[in-house]
Amino acid sequence: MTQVKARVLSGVQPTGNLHLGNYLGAIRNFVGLQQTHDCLYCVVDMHAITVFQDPVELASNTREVAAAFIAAGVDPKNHIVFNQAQVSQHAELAWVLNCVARMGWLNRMTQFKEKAGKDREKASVGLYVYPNLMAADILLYKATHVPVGEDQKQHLELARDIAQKFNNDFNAPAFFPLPEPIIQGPATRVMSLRDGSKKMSKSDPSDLSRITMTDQADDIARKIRKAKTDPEALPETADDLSGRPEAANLLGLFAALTDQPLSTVIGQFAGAPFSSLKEQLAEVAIEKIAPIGAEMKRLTDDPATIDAILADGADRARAIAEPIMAEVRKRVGFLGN
Ligand code: AQP
Repeated sequence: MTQVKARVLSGVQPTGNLHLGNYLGAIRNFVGLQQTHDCLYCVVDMHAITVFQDPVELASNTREVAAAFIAAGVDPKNHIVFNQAQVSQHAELAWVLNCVARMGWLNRMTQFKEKAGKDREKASVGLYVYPNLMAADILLYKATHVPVGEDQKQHLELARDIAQKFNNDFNAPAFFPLPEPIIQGPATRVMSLRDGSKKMSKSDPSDLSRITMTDQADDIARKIRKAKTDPEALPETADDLSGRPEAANLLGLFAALTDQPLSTVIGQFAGAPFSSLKEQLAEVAIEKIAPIGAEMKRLTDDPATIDAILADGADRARAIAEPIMAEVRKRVGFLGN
């Protein structure tokens, strides 16, 4: 049996408008984990097409997400950066897991309910089985840890259930490790700048709702200036944040961007007007995000180099995935190995 090591896998969809939530909730955490784990960071282009993507934009968004990983500090030489579609074992394992997962489990997934909305009949079948593909992404490498934002917690729990059921069904105790989510930091759920009750999201129609990783300094400052607030001064204690989602979001962003505990930041701004928080938040956001955006631009201006990094990463990912997939085929009873 393939030896199980502490291995990290995570993915980001190339669906455009990569934003501060993706960065603080996921990508930033990818960087630190490189010290302690073997890491695979995947641009999940197959997940992206569960909602129609323009093919030309999909290719350029795939390069952009890879550039964001690298610009943020992921090292594609010592770790692995690749796009999912280049490693066909993802799709192959996803099929097997489609046959392991139960309809009842998928019916509970809140992301499908949110994304499919009222017109569920018109959602793609891919959107429904999205969590099974995500389980395949993780289990294909026997990954043990998965850094994600809070919104992915339910999918991770499902991946554990699927791993457990596969192990039971095929009499293979501990064949797939049960992956642990890593949901850490003060910004695991960054909210929209226009509505503190909604997650900051790539698909929000309002550009003012999010800071994207490629926003210029002026845009970052403008969006923070226009961010929704409430009429009160900033709170004195964490308890006073309840019912004040916009204050909680902006203070949480400041804490995340300055690497301070939320309690320290609450103390720093206690009783101050929103305007003073906004002014300082804009400064730190520009300081942290603008250089990453500039480096992303430099990298995406040279698509051939990014494509070579992704191809090399895919080769190395395949080398890990194929022996695990071969064991899966054997255990399931497929001839031909
Ligand atoms: N608002 C957020 N706060 C913290 N983390 C977030 N993530 C996404 N939004 C936030 C985390 O970013 C990683 C990559 O997400 P994804 O691109 O795979 O999928 P998503 O969750 O569908 O991204 P969006 O931006 O929310 O897109 P739409 O608009 O399509 O819904 C994941 O680890 C995720 O948790």
